[in-house]
Amino acid sequence: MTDAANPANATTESALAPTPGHGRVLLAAPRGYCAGVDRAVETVEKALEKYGAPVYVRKEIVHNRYVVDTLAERGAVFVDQTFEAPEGAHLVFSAHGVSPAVHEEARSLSLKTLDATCPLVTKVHNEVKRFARDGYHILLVGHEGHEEVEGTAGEAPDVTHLVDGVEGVEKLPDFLHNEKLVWLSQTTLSVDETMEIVKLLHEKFEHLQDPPSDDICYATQNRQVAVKAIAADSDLFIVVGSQNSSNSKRLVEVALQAGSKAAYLVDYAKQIDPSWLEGVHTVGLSSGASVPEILVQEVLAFLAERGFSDVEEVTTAAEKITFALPRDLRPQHN
Ligand code: 0O3
Ligand code: SF4
Repeated sequence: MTDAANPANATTESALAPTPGHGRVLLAAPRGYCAGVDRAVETVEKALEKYGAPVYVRKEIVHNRYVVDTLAERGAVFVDQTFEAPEGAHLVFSAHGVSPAVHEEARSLSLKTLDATCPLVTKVHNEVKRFARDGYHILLVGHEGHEEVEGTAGEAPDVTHLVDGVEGVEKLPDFLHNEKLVWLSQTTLSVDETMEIVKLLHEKFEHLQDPPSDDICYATQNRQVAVKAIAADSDLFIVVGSQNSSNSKRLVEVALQAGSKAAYLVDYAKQIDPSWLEGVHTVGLSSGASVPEILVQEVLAFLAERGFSDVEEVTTAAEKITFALPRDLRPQHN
């Protein structure tokens, strides 16, 4: 897959900067926090309130620098491996989910676990378990090394085959016609690229079955649709998000594919190079599912100071979905 999130891959036009007050911003909606991220961040906050610091978190709770740094300041301790949490400690599993082997390791270390896995990731875990039990091989479309994919594949490692990008299709083994085959996916992929991969998979394996429902979640899809709606009118597209955030990086790719002349991924407003604004009249702006709105507001302030004060929000969907906190952190358990 192309890494279009890398500024080096983007194109810029050099012309005169707009007269102050004449630039406009098209602000994508929905953007930012999805229901799964909201729940995961609140899980750590509530755990800190209820149990006190330190609360251990396996991996980044969500892939956002600001969120991780802020929670760390409040007493969350982020560890890479389960065994780094001391025996008996509280350990939160991140929104991206973990394999059964990780649950087992935490049990063996007598850790008190709080599972912040997004319910929509758990849904894919359950599909893997069910199809594996029913004798299927599973083609899991996703990015190699991503935590979500490791957790999902870990439900049935012997029959799950990762398909990473279009190139991944050719690397798959042959499957006999009587071997049952289904494809599933990571929740945060590009919808268009996934459809392209699935088309190739169907061409290669005539008997391949489709999943019972979408694995690319509502939030991923909605954010991509909103970016597409404004990218063609944007001379420059800024996506707020971290470099390790799959869904945020996909938004940069989508913006470029949908016609934005340039697109960049930034964690903070201060990372915007003023030269990107040269000759630009319209800036498209969005943020990944793990990004707090305050970071978008800082970008809007940065742009306003440079003449981009006319902000138009373009809304392509309304999101109302919320997820309940893990049981131990719900109000009635206090
Ligand atoms: O999966 P991704 O790298 O996009 O993760 P983020 O940035 O933390 O966003 C939340 C998505 C998620 C937890 C898995 O669906
Ligand atoms: Fe859940 Fe989708 Fe958000 Fe991932 S992006 S945490 S699957 S709602």
